Amino acid sequence: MSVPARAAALIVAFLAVVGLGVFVAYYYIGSASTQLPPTVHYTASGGQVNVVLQEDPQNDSATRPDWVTYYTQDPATKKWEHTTLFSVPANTKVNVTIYGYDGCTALRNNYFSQVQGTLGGTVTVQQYNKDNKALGGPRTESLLNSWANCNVAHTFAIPSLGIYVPVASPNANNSVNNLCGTSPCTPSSGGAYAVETFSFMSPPLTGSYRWQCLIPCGGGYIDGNGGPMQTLGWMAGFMNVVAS
Ligand SMILES: [Cu+2]
Repeated sequence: MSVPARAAALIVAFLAVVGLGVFVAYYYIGSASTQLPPTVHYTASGGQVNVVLQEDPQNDSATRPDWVTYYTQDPATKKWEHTTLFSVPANTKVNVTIYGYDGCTALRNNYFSQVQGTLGGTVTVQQYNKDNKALGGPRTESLLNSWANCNVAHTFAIPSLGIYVPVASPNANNSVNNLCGTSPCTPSSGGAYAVETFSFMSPPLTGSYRWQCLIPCGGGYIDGNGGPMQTLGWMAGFMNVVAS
């Protein structure tokens, strides 16, 4: 083969390999990772920031309507965004409110029934029935036993910050046939729910801190750990800590 022919063959082979690499990057990796859910931004007032989440037995997506999920409330519009990405300022007291609309599922490792990493090491829980009526008073607890009394639906855990919070479900009596059926749920939408509040300090270092649920709540997937459990915007997310 002549030198120009060999050079041409080499260039064609090189372009074929580069083209294959670009195709794999865009088709298999790029297409999935560019579809991130939106980020809800929380700004501090008086050195504190209020994050509001809910977890539901279903959702309003077109593709996976039966997956359990979290929603995050936009503080400006009060609209519930189908996302688990939110930002808070660094070194700030973060007050979290979680509306628990989903029924209970047990933790696999009941160690995470212990509240860890919150200010005071506690959470405060209040139950409401489907008519939006408070059942008893709020209780402040350091443990919500997920292996008893249908206490816990999901968890809110930021492992890198040592934060592990079991999230209360409507209790057994309260949830029988009484769960919210249309998401995002609201106190007036007719489902029983639990409201849980707790606080923690955001870290001084800015960055993305992964958070997730530790209950194997991906029904229909191997060990309950697929589907919503491994998808951003559902049972896994990021708390972005930004400069305060
Ligand atoms: Cu979960």
